[in-house]
Amino acid sequence: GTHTIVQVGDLMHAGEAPVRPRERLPEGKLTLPFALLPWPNQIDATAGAAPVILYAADDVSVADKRLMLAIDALHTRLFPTAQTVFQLTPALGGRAVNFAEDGSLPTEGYRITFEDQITVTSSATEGRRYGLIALAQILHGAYADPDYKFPATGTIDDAPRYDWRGCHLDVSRHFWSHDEVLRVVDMLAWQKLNKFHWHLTDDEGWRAEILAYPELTQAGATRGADVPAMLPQLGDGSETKHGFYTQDQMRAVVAHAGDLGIEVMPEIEMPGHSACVLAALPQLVDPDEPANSYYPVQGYFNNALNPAVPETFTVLETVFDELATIFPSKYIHIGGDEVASNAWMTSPLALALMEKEGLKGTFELQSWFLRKIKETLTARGKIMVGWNEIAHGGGVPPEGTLLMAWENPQVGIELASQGYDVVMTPGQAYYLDMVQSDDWLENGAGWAGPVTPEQSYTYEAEGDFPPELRGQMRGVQACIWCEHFTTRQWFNDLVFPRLSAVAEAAWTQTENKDWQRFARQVRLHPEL
Ligand code: TNX
Repeated sequence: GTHTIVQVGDLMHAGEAPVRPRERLPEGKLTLPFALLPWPNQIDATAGAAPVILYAADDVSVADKRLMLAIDALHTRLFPTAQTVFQLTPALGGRAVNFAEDGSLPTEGYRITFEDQITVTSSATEGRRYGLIALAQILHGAYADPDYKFPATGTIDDAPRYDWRGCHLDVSRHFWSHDEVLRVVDMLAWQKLNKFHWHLTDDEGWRAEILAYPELTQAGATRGADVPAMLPQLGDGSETKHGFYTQDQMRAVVAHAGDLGIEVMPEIEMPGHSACVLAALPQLVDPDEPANSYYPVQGYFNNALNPAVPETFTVLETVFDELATIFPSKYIHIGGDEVASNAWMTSPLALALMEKEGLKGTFELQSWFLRKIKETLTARGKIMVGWNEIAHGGGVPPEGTLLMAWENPQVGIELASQGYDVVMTPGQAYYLDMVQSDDWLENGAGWAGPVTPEQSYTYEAEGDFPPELRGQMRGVQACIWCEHFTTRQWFNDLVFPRLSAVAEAAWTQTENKDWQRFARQVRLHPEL
């Protein structure tokens, strides 16, 4: 039978036709009749009459044939009813694709020349893949919408603006199945994003299987009464609350992403946002700390791992060791955000440690903890990544640390001036859980918003950076926080088209951005 998910927003709209956020987008306009997203940095092409199927020229290597099939399969997964874009055998009336090398192109850059045949030139696999994605997008658009064409002649000469083109997904507040995560990775690849930041733990749930501590996913991945208490307006979203990924499933995500040029960075939140860890492993709680002695913004009492409990480090080191066998990335994100400003101040163990080490207050203790974590990671050959609060209370050595500036854009500049490398993820532009309008019926968060798609699109993360600090601005990232995403419809409504806006900000130079052209383009975007 059919299963209907009833949403709180729909109930509120009973009797009215709900206006989905994407229906508020302007119509936009075509500047050139080619469907490409992110828009390339240089395009000079004439439109052909009709779309044509693309096939591998005779002398295409096995590796390049595989790449063509992989991008064709990506297209088919994203648009299951659409026509094939690439095939290996010649097609009547089709056009052959060739590949060429040019060592002077950047790793992720590509050039496409449209003549009788089509040539994709690159210096590396990354660029070749992006050239094929561009061709697949153009062809897909030409099949899907008569306003879009396939080029007859001309060139696209393209390379990304930033090296870090990220998207984060919170799978803790609501759980996303293994298959859904694979699909999210596909959607990122289609938009030439290259970093998947997998937010695997938070107060509400621990989602990564750790063999040494099965309690983490036994107790920590099954949510209790916390959702109604914390977010009473949302219903309990129970169909998406429980679950975790096995290590093999995580390896499969890493492999899938790797095939599409995406690096997967896991995040394990510490010391804050750890209510589920402390519930699952009660031996990590100072037994003499009174319950309910501090209350952070997330609404979970006493939710920070205690730096003065030695087993805290044993557990975390074990977690890092197991994760290292799953995630080859040199980056590991350890959170570091939103510890309550009075955390640990009633823990006798913490007070004794502070006395011994000469530390004053929560943030100096946090900083002591994070410096030890950084040493642990460095010893394992990993680069520490964290949210901007890592810099509080003295911070950690900036060399080899990468921070994500989320609270506001100015924070990113301050961190860079302190010597940190930064990725810009300001809530005011790039948090995709923010509502998109001032319609009070809309689901979503509000602390930084509303953030309209146009605001996400036109925001320039580099805008206020003094020139001497620009080198430390490594790129941009969208963050998909999921407290509010009780249904998949809400995911689609809030994530699109703003995810594409961030993808274009990450790839396309300022002078090539155009809101009206973008607003027209995003209609072809796949959904979850
Ligand atoms: C702030 S961003 C948080 C998250 C929330 C988000 C909601 C950050 C480092 N902390 O825990 O999910 O706001 O917008």
